[in-house]
Amino acid sequence: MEIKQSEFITSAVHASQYPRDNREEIAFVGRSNVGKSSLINSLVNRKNLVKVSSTPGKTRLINFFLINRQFYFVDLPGYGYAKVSKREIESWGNIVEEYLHDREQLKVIVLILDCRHKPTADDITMYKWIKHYDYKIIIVATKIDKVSKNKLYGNLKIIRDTLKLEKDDRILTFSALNKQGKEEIWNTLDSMLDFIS
Ligand SMILES: Nc1nc2c(ncn2[C@@H]2O[C@H](COP(=O)(O)OP(=O)(O)O)[C@@H](O)[C@H]2O)c(=O)[nH]1
Ligand SMILES: [Mg+2]
Repeated sequence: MEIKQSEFITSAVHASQYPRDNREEIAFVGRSNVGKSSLINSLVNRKNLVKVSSTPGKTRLINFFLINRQFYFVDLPGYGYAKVSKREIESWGNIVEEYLHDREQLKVIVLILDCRHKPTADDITMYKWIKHYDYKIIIVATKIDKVSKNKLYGNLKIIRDTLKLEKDDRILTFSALNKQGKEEIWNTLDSMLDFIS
């Protein structure tokens, strides 16, 4: 995949604020601090298209990035950040569900997990939502530079079992540190989507 262009277009909370040009979308979702921004930046060869933070952010916005003037990367707000109130969790749910429940342009959701950790209850809920709304999914286990190959292999099995993945759901692996796995993620997106050229 050759990335010729990537730009931030808009932030949205409600559907009325989403782009209206009907371009297709690939959405990214995961626990806060999982490495979502780093993954998006790596995929488009940018250092700072999406802000990377060492302290988990509290942004509750959906961010739309136009790639090659052709399709959107959609950065969904992260979940599972410990220090948020019940009201904020509800507002997160409303924002994400409003987007997921009826977004025709949305073609694939990339669910990002930390390869070191067993998926949380929130991750399981997210996986179920994606299945419930019947979107195509790619699961990316990231930060693989932090574990040995052996350990990674065992962890991937724990992830598969904990999420109760369907047979066809693939887990891809990635490191934002050395970009390992990047090509395979693009190839997989490419093979699932016919609008990428
Ligand atoms: N070692 C390592 N660190 C990573 C990787 N991906 C993200 N990080 C770090 O994890 C922290 C959170 O990353 P960020 O992309 O902002 O996560 P987000 O909150 O999910 O968007 C930052 O300090 C990143 O530098 C990775 O693949 N390997
Ligand atoms: Mg982020």
